[in-house]
Amino acid sequence: MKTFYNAHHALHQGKMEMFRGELVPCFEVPARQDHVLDVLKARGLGAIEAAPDFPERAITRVHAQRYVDFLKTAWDEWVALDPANAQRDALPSVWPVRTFRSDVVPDNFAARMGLYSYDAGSPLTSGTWVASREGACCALAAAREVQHGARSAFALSRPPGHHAGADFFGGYCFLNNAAIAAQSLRDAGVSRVAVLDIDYHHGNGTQAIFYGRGDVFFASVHGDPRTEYPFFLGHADERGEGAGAGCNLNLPLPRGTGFASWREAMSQALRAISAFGADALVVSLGVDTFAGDPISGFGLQSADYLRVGEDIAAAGLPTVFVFEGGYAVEEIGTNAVNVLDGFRQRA
Ligand code: OKP
Ligand code: ZN
Repeated sequence: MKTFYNAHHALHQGKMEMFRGELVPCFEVPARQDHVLDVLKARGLGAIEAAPDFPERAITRVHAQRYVDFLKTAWDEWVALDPANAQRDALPSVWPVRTFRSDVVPDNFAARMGLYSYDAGSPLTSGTWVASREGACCALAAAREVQHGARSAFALSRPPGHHAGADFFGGYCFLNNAAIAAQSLRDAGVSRVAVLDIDYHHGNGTQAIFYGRGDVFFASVHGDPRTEYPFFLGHADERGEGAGAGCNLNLPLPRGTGFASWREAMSQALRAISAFGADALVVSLGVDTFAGDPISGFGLQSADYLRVGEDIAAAGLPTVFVFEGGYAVEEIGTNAVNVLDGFRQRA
């Protein structure tokens, strides 16, 4: 299985995120990708390459042009407000919630940060755009590999993507790499694409992007949003709308869920994907389902991830793995590569 890694990921290095009224060090750190790359090399899973470049139009197939333009210039605008801002990351602090307008774009920078985001936990830094854009290229390269006949490919990148919507960032995510990969497969002529999101957190961005579409099925196994981030989406009664009715499947599980129940939910998601008749699969691969994850609440052990990969391979679909969350940095490489290795052995 070929891996496309993000050679510029470390340019995105947030300092602090808002947590319980104070700024705490970011959980989403560059060492996450570095550890996965180290384990990939050690275990020899296949060729490892930096991502080639892709035109921006592959990104704007999923994201609004005005949002992409904002991300490109946001850092310079932030520093222009005050040269001292170069030493601190930009965080939003005001949002257009219900009853406010989001069709009129304010001139004020802080207001635009809020318009294009939904939480204060996702610092925008000097390298956020370059790193995120490169991440999209990793996803596009992995998708192209599969589109050209490979059984699977892996997009290894950070920051993650599945919380980012068509025109907003949040949950450490800026560009929705899994959605960009899925859309690129559609644009290359793959009729029916499924996204399986196994990150601990519901992929609200991916769900929202495809919610009205019948050509892309979204299935997610995640912590119940009644208690778990992102809180405001991810319930079982969200089944898709319009042409997408029936093409969204959420399987929320309570905090504390262990591997046996989790695996049963994933196999339910895979059965639904098979019933949909998917021709290709994009996996949002988060390993924050690990028992030792510092911000999550499931109980998977490192060896369980081999079974996860085997179960996904048994679905028999050309598969693009896109890296998402996982914050137990010491074990993140073993856990992620176990999924890929289990897949490879079963494929
Ligand atoms: C991104 B991904 C921790 C608060 C959690 C957001 C979590 C985003 C997870 N103090 N904040 O889905 O792994
Ligand atoms: Zn997560």
